[in-house]
Amino acid sequence: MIDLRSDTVTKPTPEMRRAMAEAEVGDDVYGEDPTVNLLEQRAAEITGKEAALFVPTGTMGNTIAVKLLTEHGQEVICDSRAHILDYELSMTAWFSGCLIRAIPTEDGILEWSQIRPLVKPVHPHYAPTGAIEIENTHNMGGGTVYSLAAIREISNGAHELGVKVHMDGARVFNAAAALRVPVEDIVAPVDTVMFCLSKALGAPAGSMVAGPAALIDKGRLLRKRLGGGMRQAGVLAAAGLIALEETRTRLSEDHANARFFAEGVARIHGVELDPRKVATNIVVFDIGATGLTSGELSRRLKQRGVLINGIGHSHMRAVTHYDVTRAECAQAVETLAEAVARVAIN
Ligand code: TLP
Repeated sequence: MIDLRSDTVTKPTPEMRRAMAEAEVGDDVYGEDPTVNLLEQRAAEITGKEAALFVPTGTMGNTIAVKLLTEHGQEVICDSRAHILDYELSMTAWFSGCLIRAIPTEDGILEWSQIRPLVKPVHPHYAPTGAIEIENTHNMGGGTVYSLAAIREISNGAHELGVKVHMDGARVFNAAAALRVPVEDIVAPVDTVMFCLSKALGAPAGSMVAGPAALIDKGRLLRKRLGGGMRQAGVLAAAGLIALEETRTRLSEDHANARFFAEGVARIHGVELDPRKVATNIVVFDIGATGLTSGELSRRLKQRGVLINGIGHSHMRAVTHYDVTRAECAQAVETLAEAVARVAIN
């Protein structure tokens, strides 16, 4: 199977498995797991934040960050296809007691001029804005990347109004590879950032939340409350350290493969896609004019050995990662062309 459903499907490398087997561990709820402590220290250094917290998933990381930055009864502004809105089971409402104020965008990337009119002050009629959440890269927007200037403008504008900013940086290392800048420069203006070790970086599990030390201390308690105190988590952190130090240096390869895949797919009759917009490892394309629904096309592809998920009725999302080679991307394009061509014949 050529698996382009997500970069979450990556399997740990042999080096990660070795490091996991040999990891020094302790009880992390007591703060005694040296490998987790090292991972948290490295994550703080790499993001340029005071402290970082190892959490089991990106969803838990976003949940903790939003809770840290808001109070019950506030609003969180994000774009209308944000992961926190569509894929986290209303967690912002459920755990933080906040409403989402969603802004529709072309490609998931917000501008301060869109946000500013929606920031609400304390007022007898309104829920005040507590935080702004930006997703970088933007998953459903097609792996799109915020410019450094846009992040700075949003964060400076928000801070002047007393509003905090969280970055869902599940794939922020892909953003850094695309912009050719250190992650630290991308996240410097925001208050908190969550990033995933378990996506393109390839670790089997785990995400990090980074930010000011006082907030991360509180976050540690929230993690426990959410059931995320993982005890001898050093076996996972050991793989996370390799993801952080090594896998991140090869992400441009995935981006080149995604662009290559997109160029091939764009030539298929009935597919709408501009490959020039593919900046990272995610390719979103419209198959509406092929006469197939995304579910039907997914099924046809699976019968032919390729896994690609639909998003909505007429869009598909393919994600490249280190377990898919350039040759397999070429094979996936051919298979897609064939699966679509058969509809035209029928
Ligand atoms: N994304 C998954 C699915 O949930 C859609 C994927 O296959 O891409 N933020 C962003 C931007 C994400 O893409 C994801 C996962 C998360 C947060 C949540 O991470 P996990 O799955 O670790 O809870």
